[in-house]
Amino acid sequence: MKLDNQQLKQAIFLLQNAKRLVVLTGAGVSAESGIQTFRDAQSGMWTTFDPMKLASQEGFAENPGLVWRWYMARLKMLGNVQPNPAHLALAQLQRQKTYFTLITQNVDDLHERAGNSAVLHVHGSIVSTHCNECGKIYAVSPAEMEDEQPPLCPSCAGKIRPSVVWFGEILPEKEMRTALDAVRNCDCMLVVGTSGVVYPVAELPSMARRSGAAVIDVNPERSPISEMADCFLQGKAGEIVPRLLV
Ligand code: BV8
Ligand code: ZN
Repeated sequence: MKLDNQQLKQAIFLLQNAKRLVVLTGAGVSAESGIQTFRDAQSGMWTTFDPMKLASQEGFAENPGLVWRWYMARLKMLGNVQPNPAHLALAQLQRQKTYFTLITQNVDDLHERAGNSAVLHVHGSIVSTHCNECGKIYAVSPAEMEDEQPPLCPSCAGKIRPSVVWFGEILPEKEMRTALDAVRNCDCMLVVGTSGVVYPVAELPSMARRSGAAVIDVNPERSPISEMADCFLQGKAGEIVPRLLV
């Protein structure tokens, strides 16, 4: 993995001069905190399950207990991890910029714990739960987190589920409207740790480009985003993002 110093210098210049900055993060920004990315989340006991299936209404209908236990295992893991230098650098960046929007596909709370505010969770959040039928929001108790089956809604007996966006579900309207508005008006987009395979979020970098913004991509691997970016910084978020701040 070779970081091109020329590209790094250009990225620093673009970020320093950005007046309206959008940051888009994916699971890769949390990888160095120890949260496996969605793709390799299937390690250990989960290897035999397809995340695309688990993160869907049909998966939940077919085996609510399995889906409930998968999310509760991921939620409990959150308690044992910390924001990494990439999260901390993005919080620092928000403090430096007047116009700053952070859009994340991640369902963890590490951006908030690092100090970012007004984070747009366009794929929802694992720290909240709601009734799959009537939509009422419920906090689950530690005991319910250990249950084999999802708790039932006290008012309609529907199954409680994590407040993440499953495949086939629409993205939260308010967050997406704010995100689209920021993307259409930004002059620079910093993309960190996403493979750019999940739609409609995968469209955002090219939408930024079409609005005349410069796109910077930070990822150890190449992706459709690195191919269209003005700067591709190949490497780990925890090592590269702090170096972008001067
Ligand atoms: C919708 C919450 C429609 C759940 C998630 C065919 C073609 C096009 C689209 C579709 C299609 N078939 C279906 C669709 C639509 C589908 C989709 O895009 N599917 C894809 C897979 C083809 N999209 C949807 O269903 C969306 N909804 O379209 O609704 C609709 C419209 C109207 C009315 C009704 C319905 C909903 C998508 C949201 C799904 N929920 N998360 C949960 O977490 O359990 S998505 C989930 O997977 C993650 O949030 C993430 O966004 C995505 C990918 O996961 P990862 O691979 O882990 O993460 P990422 O992509 O970010 O990749 C990790 C990257 O990090 C890699 O590039 C890696 O190199 C890099 N990395 C690793 N280490 C580091 C690093 N980078 C930096 N530093 C490191 N150290
Ligand atoms: Zn209900």
